[in-house]
Amino acid sequence: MAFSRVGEKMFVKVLCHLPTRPVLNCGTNVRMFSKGFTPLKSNVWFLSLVGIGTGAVVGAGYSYLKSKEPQTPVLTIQKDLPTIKSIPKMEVSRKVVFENDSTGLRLKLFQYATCPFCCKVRAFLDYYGISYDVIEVNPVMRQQIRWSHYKKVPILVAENQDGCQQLNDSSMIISALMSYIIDKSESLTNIVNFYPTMLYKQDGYEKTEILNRYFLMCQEKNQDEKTKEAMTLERKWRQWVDDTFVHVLSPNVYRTRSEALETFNWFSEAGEWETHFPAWERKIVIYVGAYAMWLISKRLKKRHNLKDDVRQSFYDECNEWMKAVHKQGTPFLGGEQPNLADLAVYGVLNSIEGSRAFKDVLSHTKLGVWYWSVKAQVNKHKGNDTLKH
Ligand SMILES: N[C@@H](CCC(=O)N[C@@H](CS)C(=O)NCC(=O)O)C(=O)O
Repeated sequence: MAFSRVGEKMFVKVLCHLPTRPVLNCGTNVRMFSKGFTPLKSNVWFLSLVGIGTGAVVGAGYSYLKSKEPQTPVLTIQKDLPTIKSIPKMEVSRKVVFENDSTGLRLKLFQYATCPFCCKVRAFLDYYGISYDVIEVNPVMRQQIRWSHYKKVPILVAENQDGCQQLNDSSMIISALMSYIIDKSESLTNIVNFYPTMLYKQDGYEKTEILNRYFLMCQEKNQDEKTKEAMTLERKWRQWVDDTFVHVLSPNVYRTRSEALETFNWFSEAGEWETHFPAWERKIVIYVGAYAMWLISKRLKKRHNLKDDVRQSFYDECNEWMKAVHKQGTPFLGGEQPNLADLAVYGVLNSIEGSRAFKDVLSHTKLGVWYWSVKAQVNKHKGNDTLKH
């Protein structure tokens, strides 16, 4: 049965373990903005870094595109994400409140409960004990994000006295928030300017790319080599999650028709679809969605060059990750505590925790100990302690 692009897109939305676009690697060109623990102290620094940074990212992005596809023009670099006066009042699905949250941020997370990118953001927020309101987006109608030009989830909105600052893309959201909590003297709006959106054309389609999204915006000049190395490693694995790891999930959780159905039933349970959808709509989404995704997963398997036995590809990637962790000789890639890469791998895996694929991974790889340790740290909001130092 042939599947139309429109049909594919719709079910990919419903399910949302979808392929992401190719990601630009502008890492080496913007190293001066990488993560550090010596915060920026003045606006002058910030402004000059914005200047240099924008120049560097424009140059890096443009030359990357030039080298890859000389006919691909960069249409525009949008630097300032709009501060919106207000967003329409919406029903909050869930309030997550941490008493020890000292960020002062008022956050709204627009999400699909089982979207791997949304789970990644939640893992970060929960680990650091940052309070947020969840707004569950209806994956078919998506009326909750109608106000936004950016049409994917997660979207994070930070409310402040001037209005609402919108943050798009899971990795950018995490990098911007982390930069902010390292140095609260800079406003989130200032920080967001370091993550410009590049609009370009490829194969006749307009595409966007958020630059610098794996970088934390802090000065690196006082960092020792060890810290710099650790930060480079953290970025590398965060990018691996978006470019590689997330792509093995769909072909695995929809590998057979029965697995696809199991997975959709798990989504329904985890996403509380009983509360959000009428029974008939839920049934349609589950049965039609499972069948469609089973078909689509074959195409995704090809697109991402997975092995015939897609489980093997899943095990291989998990083993790659565990090898990197074990090389550190510590419980986590980040050492005694998870870093942003640990949280990213954990977050996307968490989105399929109820699936057969996840159980198989636990029994065929050594991922379990690491996974449950990260989960324990996230559930105890352990990162909140590190913020106090
Ligand atoms: N790079 C983005 C990817 C987000 C994404 O693809 N989200 C999916 C849900 S899992 C989506 O909203 N898709 C809607 C669409 O493609 O229209 C991120 O990391 O946040």
